[in-house]
Amino acid sequence: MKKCKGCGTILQTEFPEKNGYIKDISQEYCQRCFRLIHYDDVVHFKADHLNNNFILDLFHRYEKDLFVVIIDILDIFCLPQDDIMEYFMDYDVVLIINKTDILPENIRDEKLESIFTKQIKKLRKTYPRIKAAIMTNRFENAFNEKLYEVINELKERKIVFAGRTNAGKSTLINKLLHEGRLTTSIYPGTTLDETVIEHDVYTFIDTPGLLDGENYTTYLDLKMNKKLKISKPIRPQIFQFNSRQSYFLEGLLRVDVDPKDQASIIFYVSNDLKIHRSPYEKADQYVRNNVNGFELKAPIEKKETIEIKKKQLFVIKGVGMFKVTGNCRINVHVHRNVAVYGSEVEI
Ligand SMILES: Nc1nc2c(ncn2[C@@H]2O[C@H](COP(=O)(O)OP(=O)(O)O)[C@@H](O)[C@H]2O)c(=O)[nH]1
Ligand SMILES: [Mg+2]
Repeated sequence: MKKCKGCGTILQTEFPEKNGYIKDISQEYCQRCFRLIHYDDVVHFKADHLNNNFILDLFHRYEKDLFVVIIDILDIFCLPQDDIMEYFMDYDVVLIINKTDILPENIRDEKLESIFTKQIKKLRKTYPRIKAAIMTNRFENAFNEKLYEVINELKERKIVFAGRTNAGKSTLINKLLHEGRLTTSIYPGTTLDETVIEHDVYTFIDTPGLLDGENYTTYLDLKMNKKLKISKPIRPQIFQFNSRQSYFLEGLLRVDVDPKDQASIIFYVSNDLKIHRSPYEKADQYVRNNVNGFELKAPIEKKETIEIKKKQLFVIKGVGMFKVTGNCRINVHVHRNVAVYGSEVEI
């Protein structure tokens, strides 16, 4: 059985509306990968096989090998609360914190380094099989060498690249190979099955991403996923307030703020997302008037009320972060399954 070089799915010539379709079996990439690579034209066929149990079974076959687990930088802010590492309890792991280039330019490297060290230290207490942790350099230089150094030190030859959807697994392998062999895209669910690549003395295994039910991307269509995607350094958006206000992120998030005094809120999200501010009294009206225009047609739900004394950073999985500074009470509303974590670090 021949597999697509880009996404790992089995190639077939019979069903054009299914994964793996190609006209001519001598080709190496399925039609879906070909269109994604050359035209950024995405067709999403149903991939019913692609669930976390399928992926965990796949991991199990490599239990003696090394797992390189790739984590999106925004997930590092809530890493101790995230359950990602539970999937890798039984394996030797090298952690890679990826996409550091999307952080706002005013976060200095030393600050980032200290956040990284702190979070990894906490994680290692629970997961002793973390052998090493590396943060991708913001400008990428020297990263490949660092990873090879770690792999060689551990005397590993067979390496499984794993993590959540869209963390950048396939992109990272392409970097190590110095070629654009694997298909990558801004859409979750690009890689459909394992791909085994022999490279020099190593065997690299690309895998599909673990699905995250707490992440907004799981509930949004491709267009909205594209909009949420942060690919350039985030431009923080700051708002000062001294009365009750509500802030909206295009129907995905609503934060009501009730300050005791002067306070502020900063959003760290995709520069393409619009933030709307409304007096608290008019917020429900705003929702009623706009709900049909929102991407999520169902109104979002109130999740929790939080008292903030000085400042607090929050992570909204799949969207970004916001920070509240000042003595105030806030209400957070999001999709019922999406997690909002209070981060233990400051930026
Ligand atoms: N800004 C930024 N984007 C990245 C980086 N690595 C990967 N991406 C992007 O993240 C998206 C998902 O990458 P992909 O490799 O397909 O993720 P996978 O699902 O984990 O294999 C693509 O749009 C990549 O261009 C990175 O270091 N920085
Ligand atoms: Mg991939």
